[in-house]
Amino acid sequence: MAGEPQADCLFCKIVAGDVPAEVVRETDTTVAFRDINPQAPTHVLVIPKVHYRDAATLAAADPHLTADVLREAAEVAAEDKVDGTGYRVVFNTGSGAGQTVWHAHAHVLGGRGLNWPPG
Ligand code: IU
Repeated sequence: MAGEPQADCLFCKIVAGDVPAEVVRETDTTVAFRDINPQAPTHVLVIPKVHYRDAATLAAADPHLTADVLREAAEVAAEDKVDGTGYRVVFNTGSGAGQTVWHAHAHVLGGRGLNWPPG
């Protein structure tokens, strides 16, 4: 159910501290940690602490929390000093778009040139 911790959710386990992650920022509502398989020098995932299956579900249920995630993405970029050259915030939404973990997350990518359109 949206907003409820899911026992089988990897990112809920990271929020709970049951699975280790390289956490770079944490707020009352969000956690940001380095992606285990980085696609750029900066590749950080920002997640809401509560469980929503994807960005669309999160946005529909809690616009304020959605804004928290976006604000934290900007903070991560600033802390990694990729905000000056530019960075990308990506929400893969649905399996056809490459979503593999079903807990809403923003990818923050930067530190190298990023092509457009993405693959
Ligand atoms: P996706 O948009 O759902 O495909 O993104 C999931 C990301 O989670 C992906 O980039 C993985 O490398 C990343 N990830 C991780 O950081 N730690 C893990 O234990 C697992 C996946 I599984």
